[in-house]
Amino acid sequence: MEEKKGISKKKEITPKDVTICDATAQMLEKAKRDGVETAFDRAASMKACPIGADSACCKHCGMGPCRLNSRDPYGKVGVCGATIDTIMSRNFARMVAAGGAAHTDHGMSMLDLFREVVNGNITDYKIKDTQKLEEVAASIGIEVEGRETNDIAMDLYKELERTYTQVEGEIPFAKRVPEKTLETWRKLGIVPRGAMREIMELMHRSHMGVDQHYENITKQCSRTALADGWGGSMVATEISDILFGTPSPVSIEVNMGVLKEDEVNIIVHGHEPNLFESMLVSSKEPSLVEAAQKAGAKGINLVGMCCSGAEMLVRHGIPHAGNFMSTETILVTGAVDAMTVDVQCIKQGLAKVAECYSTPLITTNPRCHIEGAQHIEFNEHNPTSCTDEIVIKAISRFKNRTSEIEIPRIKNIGVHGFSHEYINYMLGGTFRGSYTPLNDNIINGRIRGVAGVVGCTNPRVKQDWVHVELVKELIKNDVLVLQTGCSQIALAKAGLTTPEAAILAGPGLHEVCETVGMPPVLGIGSCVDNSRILIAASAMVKEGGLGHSIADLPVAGAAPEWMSEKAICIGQYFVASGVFTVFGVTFPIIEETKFHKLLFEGLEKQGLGKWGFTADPYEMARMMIAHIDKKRKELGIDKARERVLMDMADRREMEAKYQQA
Ligand code: SF4
Ligand code: MSK
Repeated sequence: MEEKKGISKKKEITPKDVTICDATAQMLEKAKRDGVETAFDRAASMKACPIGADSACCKHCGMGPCRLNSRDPYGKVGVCGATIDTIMSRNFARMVAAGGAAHTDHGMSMLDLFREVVNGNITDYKIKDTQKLEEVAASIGIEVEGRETNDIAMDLYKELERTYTQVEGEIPFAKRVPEKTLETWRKLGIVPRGAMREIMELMHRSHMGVDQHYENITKQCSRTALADGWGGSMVATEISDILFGTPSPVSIEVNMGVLKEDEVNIIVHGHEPNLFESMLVSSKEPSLVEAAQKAGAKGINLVGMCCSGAEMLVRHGIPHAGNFMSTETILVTGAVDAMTVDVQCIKQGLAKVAECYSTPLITTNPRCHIEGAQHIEFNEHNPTSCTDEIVIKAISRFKNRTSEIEIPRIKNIGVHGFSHEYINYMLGGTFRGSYTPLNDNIINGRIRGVAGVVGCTNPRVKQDWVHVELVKELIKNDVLVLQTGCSQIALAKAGLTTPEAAILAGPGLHEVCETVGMPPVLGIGSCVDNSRILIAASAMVKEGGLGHSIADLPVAGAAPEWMSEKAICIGQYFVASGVFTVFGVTFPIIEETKFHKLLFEGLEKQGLGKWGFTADPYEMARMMIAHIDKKRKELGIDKARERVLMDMADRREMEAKYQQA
C-alpha cells in the first residue's frame, strides 16, 4: 500500500501505549505496515489548542474572534466586553445544545417511525412489546385498561410529540421525576418545555449580545439538558423498546474476533436501531444468503459497533466488534466487506481507511453524508431496498477480496441487556418486581452505592484503560456499576460484564451478585439509554428509604474517556437531576473562575448535583466513593455499612433488627 496520506509532520505511535485493547493494538501494528493512518496517529500529531481546550475563545461575531488568556482569565475581555465567564458559559451552552439536539433528533426519528407504524403507513416494523407500551402510557397518565393497543399507541404518540414541540408547560416524562426533585426544578425555573423550544432558546441566548450572565446561561443549559435526558433520549429508549423489544440479559461475543474470514462480514455503526433491524432482516433473506454462498462464503456475518451495536447486542445478541476508537482499526483487518453507518460518532477518517482496503463505506441517513463514501438512503417505508443493496455490495466485495486479511483471534464474552424493567424483575422476582431488594442492600451496606460509568473512548487517553481501572476500583469497593455506550464495551472486552467477575467485587457486592447471579457491572444499552439510569434512580427514590430526591441517593456518575458534545449534555442532565458527575480527559473550562465554581460547587448548593473532573481513574473512584459515603452519612446509613464490613455475625444481627423495624 502506498505512503500515508493526510497529516504532514507525524509522530510515531506505539500501539501498546495508546490502547489496552489487544485487538486494536494488533491492527494498529498492521496499519503501520500498510501505511494507513487512524485517529490515534492524528491525535499524536495534532496538538490541542490550549485556549480552545479551556473554551477561552469566542467567535460568536465578526468583531472577534476574541482569545482570552487562560493563565490570566480576568486580565482582559472580548471586543464586546464579554468576560471569561460569559465566553466559557456560552461555549458550554452550545455544546449542550448540540449534544441535546443529537439525542432529541434521534428520539424524534424513533417517534416518526412509531407514528407511521401506528397509522399503518409502515408495515415492515410492528409494535413488539405491548406490555411496555402500556407501562409507558400509564406512567404519563394515559388510560390503558380495556383499550385497543392501537388506540393507546396513538394517544402515546400524541402525548410524546409534546416532548419536542410544546411551547409552554412541562414535558410528559416530568411526571416520572421524583416529587422533591421536580419541586427543586420548578423553584429554579428549569423544568423543560419542548426540546425544540429549549434548544432554540439556548442558541438564541448564546448569540452575541444576548444572555451575558453565566448563572442565567447555566440555568438554560440545565433546562435544555433535562429536555434531552427526561425528554428526547427517554423517548428514544422507550419507543425503541416498544417497537423492537425491551432488553433482557443475553450472553454476547465482543471484540474483533467476531469477524469470520469465511463469511461476508458487514458492520453496522452509528446509533439508530431501525437501520440495524432491517439489516438483520436482509442478512437472513434466503436469496441473499444463497448469493453469499454462491460467492464462496459460508454465510453473512452481521456485526455491530459503537451504539448501534450496543442496541442490537441487548435485543438480539448480535456480536459487537468494538467501541468508538476501534471503528477505523477494524477496517484494517481487511475482512470487513461493508461498513454501513447512520448518524453520530462516525469519523470522517473512516472513508480513507475503507478506501485503502476496498471496503464499501455506506452512509444511509439524509443527515449524514461523507465525502468519499457511497450513499444509499434508508427509508423506513421500504427499508429492505436499502439494506438488501448493502448486503449485495458486501457479497460483491467478498467475491473480489484483494486485501491481506488478518483478524485478531480475540473474543470475549459479556452478559448485557439489564434494562430498568429487568433490574426490577431480577432483584424483586417476576411477580413482585420492585427495587426493594436493591434499596435494602444499599441500606444494609452490602451495596455501598450505585455508579453510572458511561461514554466514549478518546485517543487523548489510552483507549479503555480509564474505564476499566475506574470500574475495577468501584466494584472492589462494593459500588454496583451501571454502564452504557462505548464504556460497557471496554468492560466487556476486559471480561467484567459476566457474573464470574463478581470475584473482583468487594465482599458485600460479591454476595449480592452471587445470590442473584448477576455481574457486578450491568450493561444497559446505548448512549441514549442513559435515560434508563434516570428511571432507575427515580425508582430507587420512589421505593423509599434513600431520601426524597435523586440528589439524596448514594450514587455518582462518570464519563472517564468522553469526547462528544452529547456527553457534555448527558453530564449536564445528570448534574441537573441531582447526580455528582465526574468527567475525565479534559474539562472545557478554566478552573478558579466563577463559572467553574458554579458548575463544581454552586449547583449542588441549589439542590442539584455537581460536576467533578480528574483524568486519573483511581482519583475518580476516590471522588465518587467519597460522595457516595457523604450521601450515606446524610441518610444515616453509614453505620450499617461499617457493621457489614465487620463480620458476618454483626451483619446477621443487623439484618434481624432491620427486618423487625
Ligand atoms: Fe469577541 Fe464579543 Fe464577538 Fe465573542 S461576541 S467574538 S467576545 S466581540
Ligand atoms: S457511540 S457518544 S462514542 S458512547 Fe454512542 Fe460511543 Fe460516545 Fe459515541
